[in-house]
Amino acid sequence: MMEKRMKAIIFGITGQDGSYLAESLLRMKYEVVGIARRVSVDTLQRISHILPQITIVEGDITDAFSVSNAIKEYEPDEIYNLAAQSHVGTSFTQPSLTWDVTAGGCLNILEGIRYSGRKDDIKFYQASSSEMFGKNYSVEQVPMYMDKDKEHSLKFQNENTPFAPQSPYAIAKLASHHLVRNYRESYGIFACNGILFNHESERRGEKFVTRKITKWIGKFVEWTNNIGLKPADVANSFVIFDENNMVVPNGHFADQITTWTFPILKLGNLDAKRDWGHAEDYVRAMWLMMQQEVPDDYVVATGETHSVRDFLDAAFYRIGIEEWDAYVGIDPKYYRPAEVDYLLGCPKKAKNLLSWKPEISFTELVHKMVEHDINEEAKLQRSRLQEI
Ligand code: NAP
Ligand code: G4F
Repeated sequence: MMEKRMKAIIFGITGQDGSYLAESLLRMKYEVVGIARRVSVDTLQRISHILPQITIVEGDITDAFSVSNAIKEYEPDEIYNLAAQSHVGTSFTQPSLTWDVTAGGCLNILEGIRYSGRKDDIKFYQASSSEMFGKNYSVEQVPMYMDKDKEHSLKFQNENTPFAPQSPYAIAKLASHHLVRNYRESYGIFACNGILFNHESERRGEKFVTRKITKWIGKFVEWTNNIGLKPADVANSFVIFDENNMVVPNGHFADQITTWTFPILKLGNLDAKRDWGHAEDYVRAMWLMMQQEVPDDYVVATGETHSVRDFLDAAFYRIGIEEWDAYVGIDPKYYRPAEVDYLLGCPKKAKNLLSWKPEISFTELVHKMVEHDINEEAKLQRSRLQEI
């Protein structure tokens, strides 16, 4: 007799995590159905290579009918909700949309499951976020590395750390987090929250700080190639700036040789610390949560924290630049009305109960992203030249 194929619906399949999760489920022979909203531009790039193997259904998570119809029609075994307005900065300027998508969307799915007639046969994963901790952390006395008799305090967040959300995004995520718990307890639905700390990749959205940095580096390297210099040569020469904040190599003035100028990288708060992992490791944790006997909530993190400055150090180092200050400027427009200063997740529960651990280190993550964006820019340049 043929074994029944597992079927999963992914809300947010066109996003970073959605694309990795879809790939991973396909490798495990799942039937994958992805819900994608109607938009005027192509949003299928991240999944273009697997499109023939998946079913794409048009739907919007804020539209309760399209959500419940998809659940009824496709009869999934598992549902992953990765759809969100996921940019924290944008949530301050579009709080209402963020609420509708990020909180309302989750409610629509939970109600869809509850009234599907198959509520006991569907497992649900909700993409919760470390942003929900906001300014809060727990403190534990741990032995000093050098002197085991002494202790220092380690600040971290785990499943028991109280939440103190700092943005409309985090508040919407927290509402969903509690809805998931509430539907689990009230209706016995297998619903779990993955409290994921920041995870990035070569597919990360370009407005998140890590990808913004690596995309800039990719373009910068391409520019230095075009003018016949290595990135480090520009750094070692006398870099000056004209009034438009352009990097100008070796004493040339922007108004003299305009093609020899390159805009500096403008960022906001460089002191914020994040626990950054690779998205491919994190989608594995999502699936593992869904394979447990009992639904539960788990922190997924690397257990290391780095500042935006550390990320800049590692990214610029990859192109041979140790002092990056001259290439980076601060623009207050990237500051947030309220900031989350420090995130460091303790993934002990996921390690013990799911046997999960991250495989890709911080430095590998940064280098993968930098190398990818350098190659992408070079490819783009080649295709532009072919068009001429
Ligand atoms: P992402 O790249 O921004 O993807 C978000 C997805 O949601 C996209 O597919 C987007 O579709 C979809 N979406 C947005 N509004 C929608 C709507 N109204 N109806 C249907 N789909 C909609 O985010 P990600 O980094 O993959 O993260 C996945 C999830 O994990 C998100 O919920 C995020 O908040 C959460 N999370 C992420 C991290 C992280 O560090 N990456 C950490 C913790 C939690 P379009 O392509 O059409 O825009
Ligand atoms: O890359 P970010 O925008 O990510 P943020 O705010 O930590 O949110 C991401 O991780 C959350 C998990 O903790 C997810 F739930 C959420 O969906 C998203 O994926 O900003 C990281 C830090 C912030 O402190 C920000 O203020 O970088 C700082 N930053 C400095 N300059 C900047 C910039 N952030 C952005 N986006 N752009 C800048 O120019």
